[in-house]
Amino acid sequence: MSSVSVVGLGAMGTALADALLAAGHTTTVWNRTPAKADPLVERGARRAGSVAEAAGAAEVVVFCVLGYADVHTLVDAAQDALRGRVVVNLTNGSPDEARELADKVRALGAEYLDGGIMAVPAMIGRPEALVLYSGSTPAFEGHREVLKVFGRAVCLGDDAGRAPLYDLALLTGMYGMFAGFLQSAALVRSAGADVEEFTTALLVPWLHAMTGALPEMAAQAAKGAYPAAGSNLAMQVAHDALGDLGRAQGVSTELLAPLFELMRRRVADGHGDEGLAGVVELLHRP
Ligand code: FVH
Repeated sequence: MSSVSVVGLGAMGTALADALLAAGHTTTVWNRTPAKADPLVERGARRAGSVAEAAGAAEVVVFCVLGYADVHTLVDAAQDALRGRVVVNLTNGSPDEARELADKVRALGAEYLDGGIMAVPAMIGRPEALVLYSGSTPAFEGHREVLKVFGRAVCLGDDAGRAPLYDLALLTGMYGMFAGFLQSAALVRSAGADVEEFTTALLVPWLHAMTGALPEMAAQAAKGAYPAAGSNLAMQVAHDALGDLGRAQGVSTELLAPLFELMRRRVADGHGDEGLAGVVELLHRP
């Protein structure tokens, strides 16, 4: 069993501390608003009187607060108490913010792991939770058993910025899926049809089937070559079928219109015989 401190006891920090307690780790907690620590202390956590005391109490110090500016304030307050510790920052931010914080923490004599939590608080400690880490690989290997308490723990290497990058890229994929769902739901509802039945019986299996195309599209994006596998881009934009349907049903087309605009641009650029994945060339030029 390891000793772990959790700094920041919002919805996520509380779930993290609870998972540590459930796994039997010695868990010290600190929160800016002290009363939020009370339920955890009742469940067996130790209360720290300051962030420095929390840092000094454990081998692994987990930060989970609102933003990086808050983490900087807390690291400044802990200072020397962090020497020799492993700082695991599970606060959301950008890759550059992660790298900057990593440098600061290393300068204090601590190891740094950045983490991206791909879960909501209720999922923490369950197999479906995924937490991405990057930064000190030795720190990840040395504390893998503790980190596994939160969910599946995946280390992405030494660049502290890699975990937040992948975190945001995964969220991007998720929001794209939700955008498609929202448009589908609006169309089906506009026809007076059963959105729930449509979603459960048809949309979810359809999306599952379509995810099978992603590995090949990813391979094409990696190579920069986009042979069409039966459904070329010119065919997909030959008619403005989705726009026409939206207008006929009184459903706004503004959500997916930018995607179709890019597809048409790609065709206009002479790539109509290629596949959809070629749109990535309009989003990013290597
Ligand atoms: N909740 C979620 O679904 C997502 C899942 C993915 C990861 N995120 C990120 O986790 C970070 C914390 O999120 P949270 O859900 O715990 O957020 P809150 O419940 O709002 O709690 C915020 C805590 O941060 C403390 N805090 C804020 N500012 C400061 C500061 N300047 N100094 C010290 N602590 C600060 C706040 O303290 P208090 O208001 O209770 O005193 C809470 O403990 C976040 O990065 C998500 O993006 C969650």
